Amino acid sequence: MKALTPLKPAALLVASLLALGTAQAQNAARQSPLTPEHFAALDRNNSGGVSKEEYETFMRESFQKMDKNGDNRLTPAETSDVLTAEQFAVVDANKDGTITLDEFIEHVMRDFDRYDYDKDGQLKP
Ligand SMILES: [Ca+2]
Ligand SMILES: [Ca+2]
Ligand SMILES: [Ca+2]
Repeated sequence: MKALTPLKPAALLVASLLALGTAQAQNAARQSPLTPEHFAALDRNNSGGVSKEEYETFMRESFQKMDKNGDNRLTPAETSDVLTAEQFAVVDANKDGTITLDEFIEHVMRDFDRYDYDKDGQLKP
């Protein structure tokens, strides 16, 4: 169990990002939903914005960390400390009870596009 400890922050970050995506956006002000903690983790090259590539890379790494048995599918058990049953169901697009990498990436990149209000391919603080 101890070995899993370093993975927690990334997992929690994913959970909060997915929570943003599944909560009905009340972003009337159109402000970035990302917190400074999100930016610190996502903006790898410190450019002041998070590119699609950075976002996708982070999400792919997070998927691999959550996929504890390495079968490229997330089960409710593997994500129980990250996703609520409701969030899991939203990401599991074909409702087969597992989240594939494709389902995961499609979901999170749709969120990215939604947050990218000015459509310049970058999320900014
Ligand atoms: Ca960047
Ligand atoms: Ca798995
Ligand atoms: Ca599925």
